[in-house]
Parts: sequence; C-alpha cells; structure tokens
Amino acid sequence: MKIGISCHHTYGGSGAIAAELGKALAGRGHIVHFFSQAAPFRLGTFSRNIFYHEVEAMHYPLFECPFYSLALASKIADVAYYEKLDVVHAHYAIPHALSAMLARQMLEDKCAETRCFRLATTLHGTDITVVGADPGMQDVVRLAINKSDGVTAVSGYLRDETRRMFTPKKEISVIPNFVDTALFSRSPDPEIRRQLGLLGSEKIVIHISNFRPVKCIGDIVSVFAALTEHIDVTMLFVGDGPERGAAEIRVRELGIADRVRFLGKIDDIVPLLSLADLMLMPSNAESFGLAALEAMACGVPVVATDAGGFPEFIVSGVHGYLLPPGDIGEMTEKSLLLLQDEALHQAFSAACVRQAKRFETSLLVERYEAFYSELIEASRPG
Ligand code: GMT
Repeated sequence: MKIGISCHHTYGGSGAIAAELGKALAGRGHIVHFFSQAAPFRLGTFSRNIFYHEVEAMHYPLFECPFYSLALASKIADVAYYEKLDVVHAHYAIPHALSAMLARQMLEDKCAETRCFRLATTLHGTDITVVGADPGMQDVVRLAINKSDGVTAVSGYLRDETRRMFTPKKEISVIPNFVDTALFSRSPDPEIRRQLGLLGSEKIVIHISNFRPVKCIGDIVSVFAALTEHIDVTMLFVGDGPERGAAEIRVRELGIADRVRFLGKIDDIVPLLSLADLMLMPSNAESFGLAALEAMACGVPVVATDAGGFPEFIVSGVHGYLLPPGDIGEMTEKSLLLLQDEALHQAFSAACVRQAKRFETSLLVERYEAFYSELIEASRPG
C-alpha cells in the first residue's frame, strides 16, 4: 500500500505512535509518506520506504496566523496525486483529518477520474477532550470524524467519550497504542547512572510527559517529597512543558532539589527507563498513556490513576496501582510498598513485561493494515 501519515512532530504520544506506525509499515514493505511541520521526533534514520514532506505555512505580514492547515491540505493533495496514495492516515481530527478532507476535494476538482485516497483518522485524546470540548470547535471536530472513511480511537474510554460528546454518525473502532518490545526492554547502563550522579543504592522514580496541566505534575512532586521522608530515592523528570517551571520552584521550596533531575526532552528514553524502579503517572485524564506502556515493557511498574485509558492495560495490584486522581496519600503508600518490597517489585516488574507483549507493535500494526484494507475494499465499485 501507499500510505500518507499526517501527524504532529512534537514530543508527545500521538507523534510517537504515528512515527512508530509508519516505520513498522515501511518495514513490512509499504511506502509511507509523512506530512508534518518538522520531522516527527521518533522518525529516526533513513529508510528507503519512508518519505518525509515538510509542510511550511505561508508567512506574510498581512496574515497574523500562518495557514498551516491549508498548506498541509495542498501538500497532501500534491503528494497523493503524484504518488497515488491509497490511504491518508490523519492522527488527530483537527487539523489533520480536516486538511486531508480538503485535499481530497482538491483532487476531485482537479481530475474527476482520479481514484482518491481513503481517509483514516485516529483520535488520540487532546482533539476530543480538550479541543473538542471547546464549544466553538465541536462542529468542526464532528465534521472531521463524520467525513473520514474510517475512525479509530486509542482506547475504549476515548471511543466512549467521543460518542458521548459528539454523537458521531461514524463507527469508531479501538486500536490501542503499542510498543516495540525488542527496543523497549530493560538494559541498564552503568555509565548513564554515573552521568546522572546516581550511586546505585537509591531507588529511582521516573515521569515522562509534555508537562501539560492534565499530567498533574504537582501531585508527582507531592508524592515524591513524601517518599523522600522514608527512603533513599531520586526522581527523574523527562520532557518539558508549561508545568515544569512551577514544579522546579516547588522542588526547591521543599528542599528536595538535590534528589530531583529535570532532564528535559530526551528522544531515547530506554536507557532512563532501564534505571527506573517506578513510574508515576497521576494524570486526571489520559486517553491511553503510552509512556506507561513503554515503561512496563522495560519492567517498570506504574502508579497511575483509574481515569481514562489506564485501566485498559494496567491491572491494579498486578502491574502497579491505579488510584483516584489527586489521592496523594494512597499514591505515596503504594509507591512505598513497591519500592520497599523487593519480591513484590520483581513480581510486578515481570508481569509488566508480559503485559507489554500483548501490545506488541507487530500485532497492532496488523490491525491498522486490516483497517486500511477494509477502507480500500469498501471504496471499490460494485
Ligand atoms: O499526552 C499528551 O499530552 C500528548 C498527547 C498527544 O497528542 O501526543 O498524547 C495523547 O496521545 C497518546 C497516543 O495515543 C496517548 O497515549 C495519550 O494518552 C494522549 N494524551 C492524553 O490523552 C492527555
């Protein structure tokens, strides 16, 4: 198949999933064309089946906002026409699915006999729970969903939320996030530990995100501060975003700055996950939580919330603990339990690795291939 993928290039789960999906599809012999503002952060090195098209919005003093969505639509139309794309897979309803819709209309006008690409849209969360929740955006999100040929959501929770908020006409199937367990597997590197100034005797807690309010970074600081009163422990914060500054200030105020490392955005997280004993993900709304699945693949149990998509892959009491959002006391208790009881930790860690294999990239990429094939088949005349 010839597949176009339109996604965000920035540090976040949807860009990671889109890039990993494209790489896996290319590895299976498909031709993949990426469309984004900059190269998606997980795209990696050259592959002969992967093409990347940078979308540059027109800058002109008259226009306050550059026309990214229109530039994207033009780019998709151009590439789809000349490369004869079978499918364009939009990661996010807006703007990506909308731009692809427009691209299709451009092609219909341009050449009536052109067999247009099928539009597959994957909902990742923010397009529904944040952007879609804005009343001014509801109709445009609904339009993008209804006009796609097929729609997937990354969890049952997100599918149900989408149905509740938009009552779309389109069926939404669930294809969960995935992880390549050959790459995401525990391989501790003493050199990384040394570079981080770690002694090796302390426990390591990790959090990876884009530090948006939904991630409840303040709760992580509170839980971690409580942990330092009981055990020798270091916190690794990976990523960056709006809540980082406040967290840094709070950590200094609490006098625990020497126990916390803010590492910023790091692409290759496996060496860091390989040092970690526990991941904290206290998000108050998370459609899936890819970082938690990647941690589990590296044998890291997770203390997360019972909100959103977490319960669809984390069994509380088996792979970590799921607690109500904001329950700092219980999160601290359960974190201590896991960090202090070696036998329990080992059992959870092994269960996490087994569970991650159920979300192996190859299994879910097959689901996407089947999904594309269905869309193509449904478009054939007769
Ligand atoms: O978590 C973020 O804020 C980033 C966001 C994105 O769009 O990149 O992640 C969303 O998509 C990921 C991949 O499907 C999911 O694993 C995340 O749970 C989801 N984030 C939220 O729902 C907040």
